[in-house]
Amino acid sequence: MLMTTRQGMKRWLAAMALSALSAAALAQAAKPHVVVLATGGTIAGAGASAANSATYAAAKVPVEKLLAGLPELGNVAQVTGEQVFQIASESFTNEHLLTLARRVSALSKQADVDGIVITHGTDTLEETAYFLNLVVHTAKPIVVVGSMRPGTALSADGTLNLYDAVSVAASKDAGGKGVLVTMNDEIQSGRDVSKTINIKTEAFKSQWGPLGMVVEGRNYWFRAPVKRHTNASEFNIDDIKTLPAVDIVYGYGNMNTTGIDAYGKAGVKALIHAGTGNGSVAAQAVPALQGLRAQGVQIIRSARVPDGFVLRNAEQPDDKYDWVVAHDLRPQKARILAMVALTKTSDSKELQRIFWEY
Ligand code: DAS
Repeated sequence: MLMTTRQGMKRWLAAMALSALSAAALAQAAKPHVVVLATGGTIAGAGASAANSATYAAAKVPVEKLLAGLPELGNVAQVTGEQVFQIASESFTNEHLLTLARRVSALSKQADVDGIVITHGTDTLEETAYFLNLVVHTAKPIVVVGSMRPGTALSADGTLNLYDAVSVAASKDAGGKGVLVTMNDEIQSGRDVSKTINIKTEAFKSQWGPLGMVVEGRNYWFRAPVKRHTNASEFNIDDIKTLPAVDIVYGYGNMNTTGIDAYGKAGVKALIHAGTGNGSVAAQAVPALQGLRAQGVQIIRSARVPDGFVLRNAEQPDDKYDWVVAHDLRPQKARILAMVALTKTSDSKELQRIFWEY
């Protein structure tokens, strides 16, 4: 059958379009596969108006909508999403930590997964990032990300933070650096970073500085972590079934032992003391702490002062009291490490080694 020129042209155009489509599909399939695990928080928040940058409801927007609202992600990776939880992160429990870490660990073992992003509320983001840093064994990039403003607000920071997180998670040079946090153009160590400001977008800081920056999808590295993490960790989520009770008491003027006594009665396995200054302990609190120590409770001295690090045997006789110092870890991070460490040892000298190394 003779084809008219017109028919031939239509067939040629169709063939060209098909090959262009398949070329685009091939190009997309060649991009790294990043899985976004959504847990809630402000990055999934919604306010009543664009003027509401601080008044809003967290944990409202589902992961599908988050990803659909950011088509630019397709330029850097093939992205798939899972809704693991939909909660404000101040409500995270140890069970949430364990469930999330098990999912991250399982995905990191999949050959078709190149990187993992966790969207998370900012309030306890630093605790989750440190926990994953301690117990997930992988060299693939794991990036935790949040936002300080809901997506409905003027100058919302969530979309660029999420774009940066996916871009970093898709980067080979982000592997092997431990769990990372991308906020406000910076790439922070999940171990070192904390939320230091409660209503500004430049909220996440580390006294040791960021590891680098990510700008327009490119990573600029300036330092690397020196503490043990991920594949170099002696702890593994695959071996952890539950986490022991570890709580925190604050030091302040006119300190009393009500909190210490209550936690002792509640059966804590370790108590983090967020002391004044260099982790100092009020004289009137020492007997109560020593009473707990005699019952086998570990006493770990951190500090309410955000920066610096607690010096062993400086203003407190740690050797004599058989206490542990939390080094540079803030109280909430010291609690995470203490819980993980206590799944392996209840020896205070081993605990101190772990606090020096992680
Ligand atoms: N409540 C905060 C949280 O979920 C909101 C946020 O800043 O993400 O951590």
